[in-house]
Amino acid sequence: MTANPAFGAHLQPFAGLPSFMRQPATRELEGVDVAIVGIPYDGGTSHRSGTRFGPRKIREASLMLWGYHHTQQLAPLEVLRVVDYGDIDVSPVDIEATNTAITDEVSAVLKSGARVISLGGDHSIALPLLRAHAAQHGPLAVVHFDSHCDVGQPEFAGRPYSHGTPFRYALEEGLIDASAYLQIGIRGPSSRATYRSDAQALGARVITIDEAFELGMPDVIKEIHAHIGNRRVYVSLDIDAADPAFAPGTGTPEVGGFTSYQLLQLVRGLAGFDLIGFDLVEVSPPYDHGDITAILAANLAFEFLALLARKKIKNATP
Ligand SMILES: [Mn+2]
Repeated sequence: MTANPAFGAHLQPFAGLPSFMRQPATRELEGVDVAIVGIPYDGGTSHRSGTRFGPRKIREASLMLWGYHHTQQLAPLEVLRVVDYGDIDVSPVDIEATNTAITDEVSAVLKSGARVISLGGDHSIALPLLRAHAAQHGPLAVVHFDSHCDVGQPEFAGRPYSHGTPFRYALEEGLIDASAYLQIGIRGPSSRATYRSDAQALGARVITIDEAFELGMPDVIKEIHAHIGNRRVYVSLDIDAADPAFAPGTGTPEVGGFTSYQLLQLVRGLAGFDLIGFDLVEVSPPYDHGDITAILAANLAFEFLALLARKKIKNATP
């Protein structure tokens, strides 16, 4: 698509087809550093649905993002070759078939050598994503931002998989290295008193929102690095880690969360890790206001890109 030179070098954000940050929409992955993968699935949701509309809305919001990242001092798209892979072929009425499709397709993308940034979708998609990444990298260190532990027992009789259970199964399947797993931002009332201790019993280092605010973001970042060391890291970011004032468009909002800026700070604090995968989940546009949740999500994906760009520059520097 060629821009009209009379109006400047770039298409306006409101014009044209909304691939992620206007990157090529292609499944040709040779030489690609990062594939943006949409997973428009919300059949794992226990309360308010709508995250099937998340990937499209985040792509739309990404069109407002311009090139240079002033904190990381680089332009991610000048460093990385990024493509918009499009969406996984999900079945809205079949979570197990959807999980299989996610694992298979994302495994194929990872085999090409590209890193994947997945845009959800509800949090149930983290399990098949972790299956794909662990198949390639072995048990993973995981940084999990969320207001919920997501290690519940099956929420629906006879149905193990939903957005409240993915990390229980990921731990039980050995996809996560339990000694290098943090949950950050946990809060809100829960169905059982043992909700948080269940996660701890499975090995998670749970940093509640109270602890996070008592420590302050710089010390939370230090704790993440101390806990994980130099292992490769997968990042799962549930947008409900943010306060509903900053991210109302989500399925299970919990008051008293991180501001947008604190989330940016925490993600920037992951610099230095070898980051092998990302998911950004639970953006539900029908519950959003003024697209603020989708805009935050698009900016967080931009932060992920900046981290990968920084790492690529560092690796290229002798
Ligand atoms: Mn979650």
